[in-house]
Amino acid sequence: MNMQVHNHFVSGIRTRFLVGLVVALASTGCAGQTARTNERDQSGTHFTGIPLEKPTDRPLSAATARLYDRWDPLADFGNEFHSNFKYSRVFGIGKDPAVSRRDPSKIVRLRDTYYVWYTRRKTEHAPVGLQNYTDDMPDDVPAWDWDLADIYYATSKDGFNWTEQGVAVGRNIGGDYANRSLSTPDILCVNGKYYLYFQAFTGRFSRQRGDRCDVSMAWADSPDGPWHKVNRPIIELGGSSDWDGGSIHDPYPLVYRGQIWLYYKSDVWLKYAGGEFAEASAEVPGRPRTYHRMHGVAIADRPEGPFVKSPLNPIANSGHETTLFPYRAGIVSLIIKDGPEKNTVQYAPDGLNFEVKASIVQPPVAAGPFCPDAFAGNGDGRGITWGLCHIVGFGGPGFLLRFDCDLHRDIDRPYLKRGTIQANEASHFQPLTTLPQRWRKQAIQEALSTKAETTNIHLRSRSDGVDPNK
Ligand code: AAL
Repeated sequence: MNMQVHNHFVSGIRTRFLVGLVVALASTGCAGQTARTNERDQSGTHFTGIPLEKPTDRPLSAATARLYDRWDPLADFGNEFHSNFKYSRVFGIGKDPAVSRRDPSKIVRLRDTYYVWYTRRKTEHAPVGLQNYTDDMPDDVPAWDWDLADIYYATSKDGFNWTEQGVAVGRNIGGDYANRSLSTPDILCVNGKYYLYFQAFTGRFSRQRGDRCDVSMAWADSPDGPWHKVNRPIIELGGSSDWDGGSIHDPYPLVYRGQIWLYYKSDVWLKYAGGEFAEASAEVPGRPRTYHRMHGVAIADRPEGPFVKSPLNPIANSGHETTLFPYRAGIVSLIIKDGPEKNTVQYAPDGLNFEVKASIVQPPVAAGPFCPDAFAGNGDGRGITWGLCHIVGFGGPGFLLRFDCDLHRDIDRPYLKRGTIQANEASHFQPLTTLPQRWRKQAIQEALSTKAETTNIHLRSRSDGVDPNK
């Protein structure tokens, strides 16, 4: 991009930004975040050689054609579904050596108070991991970070400083249902009442059962409770040959088209042709099975169900924890971690048929956004700018943190719409991306023993009277 166009482009952005800023300062007084003026910038700003209209006077490569047909001639700059994500530590429910907090719900605001629900475990022993969890393990030893947990809640006035209020829904003491752990809650607010959907684990974990559990529900007249458990499954597991026969996880209700749409995740287990389950790794016999994650949706007229699974399920071929919100007349989904479409923002104009709309870097994990119109069902979703998420699986207890983004139609946070996120030293050498010693030794062996050498051919060009393509 030559400097003259670059300066014009930047001045265009700056002008628009400054206009926005004046508007914002005039209207709200807060810096950097401006009310989005109009959805499409009319200044004609464009990338050099990439006109805003698709050229028809020259051949286009597949990638350039895709820029027009699939994306936007302004690339991420013009893509309302693209955002960077920035993180903040939170107080009150953040990092804590003695307590695990994870899988935050969507955030609800009632008058001036924000509410969030999450999985909380406080155990004497650290989780041992399912592959080490034997039948003779004492009952008070957790198999996983979300074992021996309950649903707690916290409140805040500003989204950064939180106060843990205590247990919202606790596991049953004894009895034959939901007596081992409750985890991964999400909230629904309809008919003046509040409904929490969560994973209910009955009985000890076992390698055989893996992470299998029910999704159950509790309701209350106030976000502060008391909560009344229905003590039965709300969404049934699929049959053993169904995509969602392995688990029903991460229940995520929204109100859409006048009904309750409860999105969920399932661990889809890998099977050999003969039908037996594929083990996760030959190295550690007995490790939980190999699986892939996908999402589905079940729809009901009333919070207590019956929930009817969509015949189109699975409606996402990738992803892990569920994070969705109403947007325009459709639904946006953040697809993270697993599968061919991991780390993408997807949009379904009908809530069912999702298409990839943007690729994103280091998205929030198990994000629970503040989404005021999550239950409005008005077919005019405005989007999100922040929420809570978690960091888990690095040895210590899981903890909550805040994410900020710009996936909102009315709020303009230009600083989150551009710029490249690249991994720093710490990110490269975090546990999951550092090459283990034993693979390093193997790589050295491969380097020493390989016969491969770099090919250095004699390039014979047309001037030698030779057609190089023959
Ligand atoms: C999370 C969620 C579910 C799983 C476990 C706790 O990432 O997908 O909640 O059961 O991990």
